[in-house]
Amino acid sequence: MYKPTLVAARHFPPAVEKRIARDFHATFNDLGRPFTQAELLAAAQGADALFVSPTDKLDAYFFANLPESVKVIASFSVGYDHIDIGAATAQGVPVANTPDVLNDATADIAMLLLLGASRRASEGQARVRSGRWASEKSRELLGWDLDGKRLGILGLGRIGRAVAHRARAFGMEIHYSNHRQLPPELEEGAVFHQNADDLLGVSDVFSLHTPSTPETRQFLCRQRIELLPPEAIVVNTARGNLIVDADLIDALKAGRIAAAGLDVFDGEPDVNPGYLDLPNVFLLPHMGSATIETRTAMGMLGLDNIDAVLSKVPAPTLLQV
Ligand code: 8YV
Repeated sequence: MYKPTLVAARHFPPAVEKRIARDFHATFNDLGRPFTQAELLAAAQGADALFVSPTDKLDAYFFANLPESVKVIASFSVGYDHIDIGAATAQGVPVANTPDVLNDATADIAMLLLLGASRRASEGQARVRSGRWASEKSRELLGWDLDGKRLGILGLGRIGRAVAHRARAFGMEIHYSNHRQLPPELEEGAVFHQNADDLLGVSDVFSLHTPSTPETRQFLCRQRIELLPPEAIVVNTARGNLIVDADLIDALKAGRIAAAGLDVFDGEPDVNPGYLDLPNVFLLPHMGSATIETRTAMGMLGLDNIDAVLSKVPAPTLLQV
């Protein structure tokens, strides 16, 4: 039986790899690190499809040099800031992402960061692990309540709304900023701020859920941090480059920002070393979608797109229309 050739730029959960083994001649990246662009291009020779992830940079040079055999690319991500969609379109290569299936898992991690930061979980963990139990229990490791606080969401899209649902259950008041105000059934009472800077002014907790674009990159800089209420908390599950790390680190050191919960980092897997010694940051290694159910669903959705394009039928989540 004819099987198309697939290059998987990383490994996937077992059910996804089983389907790949059944349906494709597959090459996996077994290097234990992302492919370099040259390695990915070399692996793509003769391949029908590529399954990549945000650590693979697919820029104009990549598409100009992509072998003609490649008929479709799927990314194991909802975000596609690592892919030059214009160049892909110019080259006639359909590209798919994996939206929706990771909304809940990512929103759960946003809540974990929010709670981890507001309840000083890193410091608490460090105390237990090092045998330094809080001695003055009535006044040590005191965090901040969420009930009654205002949560400012930059980007009330699918993930942002899943965070809002959860935060309402914690008694938080939801504020947001988007390009356009959402209809009432999607706002569910959230307060719209046309101007993102106005949103900052009311955000006791500020959570980023916007894609990384030339307009949003470096959004949270020193000047905007100054707009946040005193002792605000910052949460980021979107993309690291939405934050100017040096400015946030200064604000965390100075106590201008009470705490931060971060799952994504500019230049990850490298992390600005300034974060590492700070007690008031709760740090995770980009785990937003990392559950077995969600990563399996992402893998299956990517393969559904690849199958559809190769079979010349409409694909579920192509980025180009
Ligand atoms: C990663 C993500 O894709 O979906 C996204 O945009 O950033 C994540 O889900 C995932 O960590 C695999 O690299």
